[in-house]
Amino acid sequence: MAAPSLGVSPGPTNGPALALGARAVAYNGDPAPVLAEVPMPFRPRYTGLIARYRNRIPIREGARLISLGEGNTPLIQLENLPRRVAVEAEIHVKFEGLNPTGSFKDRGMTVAVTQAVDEGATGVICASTGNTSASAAAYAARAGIRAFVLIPEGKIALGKLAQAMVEGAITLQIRGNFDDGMRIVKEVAGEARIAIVNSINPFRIEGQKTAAFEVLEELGRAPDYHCIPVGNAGNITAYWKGYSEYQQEGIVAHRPCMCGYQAAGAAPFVQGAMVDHPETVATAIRIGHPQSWEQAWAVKKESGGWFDAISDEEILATQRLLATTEGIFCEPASAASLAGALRDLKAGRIEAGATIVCTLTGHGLKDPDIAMRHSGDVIPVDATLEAVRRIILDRIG
Ligand code: AN7
Repeated sequence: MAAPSLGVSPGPTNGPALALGARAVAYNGDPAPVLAEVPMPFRPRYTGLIARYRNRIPIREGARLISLGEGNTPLIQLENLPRRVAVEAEIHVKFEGLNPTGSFKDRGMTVAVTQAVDEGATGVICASTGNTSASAAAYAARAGIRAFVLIPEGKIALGKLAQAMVEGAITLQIRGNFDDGMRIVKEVAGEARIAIVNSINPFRIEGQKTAAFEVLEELGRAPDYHCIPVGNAGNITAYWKGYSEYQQEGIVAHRPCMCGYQAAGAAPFVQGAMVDHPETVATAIRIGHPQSWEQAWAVKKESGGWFDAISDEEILATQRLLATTEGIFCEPASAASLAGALRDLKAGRIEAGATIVCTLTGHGLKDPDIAMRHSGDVIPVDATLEAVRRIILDRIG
C-alpha cells in the first residue's frame, strides 16, 4: 500500500510526534514502529489545578471538574530591568496574566464553580471590577450555568467587559462602584440557588493558594519577599495559605515576607481605614472596602510584611518599564507589585541581594487604552522603501 500523498516529499521523519531527534522511521506502509523504542516528546496532559493538586483542594471525589487548564503559569526571572534601574536583586514575576481568561481569578474560579455545580447551583453571581466577572462568565459557560455579574459604572477595562458579555454573562452595570456592587450581591444571593463567587467564597482562596505552591516548587524554597497588588485582599490571603501549607508539612523551611501594594487613591490598608470614594487608573483595584480585611492584617503580622501605596504615575511607569525591558505586558494593577518592590529595594527596606517574587495578576491586553496613552506614537510613513529605510537607519545607526 502506498503512503497517502500529502503533496510534500516524505522527509526523514514523518509527523510531528517523531520530530524531536527520533531516528528516521519512515512510516510508509511498513508495520508501525514500536513506540517504546522511539524517544517520544510526549508528556502528561495538564488539565488544570484541581487535578494537579487533587489532595490539597477540598472538592468532593467524583465531582465534575469545571476547568479551562488554569494555573501552571510561568515564573519569569527579570534579566534586564534590575540592571536598568540599578537595583541588585533576584526578581521573578509570576505572570498570572497567562491564565485562560487573562488573570489569576481563574485559579479561584475553577474551584468555586466546581463546588457550586457540585452543590446543585444553577447560577453564580459576583460583583467585580472586571477580572472576576470575566472569569466567572467563562467558568459558568463551561459549566453550562448562568453567570450574573455586577460591574461599576464606567471605570472598567474594555477587554474585561467584552469577555463577560461575549461569554454570555448577564451583565449589570450598577450606578455605583465595586463596593456598592459587593454589598448588593451579598444581600441578593440568599434569594436563589445561586453561589457568590467573589473571594469571600472560601473555595476561591483554596484555588488561588496553588500559585504559592507553584512558586515554591520552582524556586525550591520560599522567596525572601512576595510582592502583590491588594484590592479585596483575597489573593494575598490565598498566597499566605499556600505558603503556610507547604511550610507546615515540612516541604519548605520558610515563608516569605508578604508586601501588599495598593493604589494611592484606593489604599485602605495603608490608611488603616475604609475608603469611601476610591480612585485610581488601575481600575482592577479601585476598591475602598476590602472584603478580606481581617485576614490581610493577619498576613502582614504573621509574615512580618507591610502595606504601602503606589501613585498612578508610578504604576503606569512601571507597567511601561516592564514591557519595554522584558517584553512582559501586565495590566496597571499588576504593576503595583513590581513598583513596590523596586521602591522598597531602592529605599533599603528590602535588602540588596534578596530573592523577590512579584505577582503580575492580569494581562495588559485587558486594558490596552490606558497603556497606549503613555507609549510612543505610531509613525506615519509613505509606502516606499526609501522612507522606511531612512527611519530604520536613523534609529539603529
Ligand atoms: C488584575 O475582579 O476584585 O486583593 O472584582 O483584577 O484579591 O482583590 C480584582 C482584583 C489585583 C486585587 N490585580 O486582588 C475583581 C477584583 C488584578 C485584579 C487585584 C484584582 P485582591
